[in-house]
Amino acid sequence: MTGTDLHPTPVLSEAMDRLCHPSADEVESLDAWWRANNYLTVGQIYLMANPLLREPLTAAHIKPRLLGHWGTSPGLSFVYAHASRLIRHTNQEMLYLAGPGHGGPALVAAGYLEAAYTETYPGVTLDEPGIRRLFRQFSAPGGIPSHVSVTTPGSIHEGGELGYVLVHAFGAVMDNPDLIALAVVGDGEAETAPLEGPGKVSRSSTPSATARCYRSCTSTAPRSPVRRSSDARILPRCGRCCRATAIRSSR
Ligand SMILES: Cc1ncc(C[n+]2csc(CCOP(=O)(O)OP(=O)(O)O)c2C)c(N)n1
Repeated sequence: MTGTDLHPTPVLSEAMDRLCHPSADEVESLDAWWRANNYLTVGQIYLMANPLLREPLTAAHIKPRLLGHWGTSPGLSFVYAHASRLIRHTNQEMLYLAGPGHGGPALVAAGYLEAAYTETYPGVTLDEPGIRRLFRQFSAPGGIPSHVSVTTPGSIHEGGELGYVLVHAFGAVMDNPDLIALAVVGDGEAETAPLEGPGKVSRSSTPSATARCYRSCTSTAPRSPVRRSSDARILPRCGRCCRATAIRSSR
C-alpha cells in the first residue's frame, strides 16, 4: 500500500497531525522517559550498590561479573518510547518484539517505569530500595535472566536463543491484520538460520502489485488490494490461483 492509497479520513489526518507535531512538553517527557529507561538499563548491567549515585561512584559499587553490553539498549528503549506515544494517541494495538541478544534490561526497565514490574513483583518497589533490588537481581543467581524471559511482565516468549523475532512478528500479523508488530532485529541475530525464512516472507507480504501472492503459488500477477473488515479479513491474493477462494484468517 502506498501513501496515496491511504485516503486519510478527517479523524486520521488529525491523529497524523498530532503524531507529526509533538508539543514541547511531549518531546520533553518522551526524552525524560527515554533517559530514565537508559539509566535503569545501565544500572542493571553495572551497579550492585549506590543505585541513585548518592555517593561518588567507586569500584565497590560495580558488579564483579558483567553480562551483556549497553549498546543495543538505547535503540530498543527509543523505539519503545515512541511506540508508546503512538498507542496513547491512536489506541493502536501493538506487539513489541525485541530481537537483539543483549536488550533484556531495556525491556525490564520499561516494565519497571510503567509500574507493571512492581505490580507483578511487589518486592521490587518504586523507590530507591526497589531500584537497588532491580539492579542486583539482573543476571544474578536467584535473580532474573539477562534476556527477556517468562519473568518479564507481558512477555510471550522465552528469549536467550537468537533468531525468532520475525517468526513471531509475521505469525502475529497474519493472525491479526490490524495489529502492528514492531520487530527490532539484532545484527547478530540476523546471522541466524531461523531468521532467514521469515526474512524472505517480507518480500511476499508487502501489499504491492508486484509482490508475490500470499499463498505458496509462484504467480507474480498483480493482486487485488488488501481488504480489511472486522468480519472478513481477506489477505492479498494474486487473482490466478486464489481467484475463487479468499484466504480468511482463522479468527
Ligand atoms: C542461536 C544463538 N546463538 C548464539 C547465541 C549467543 N549470543 C547471545 S547474544 C549474542 C550477540 C547477539 O548480537 P545482536 O543480535 O546484534 O544483539 P546485541 O549484542 O546488539 O544486543 C550471541 C551471539 C544465542 N543466544 N543464540
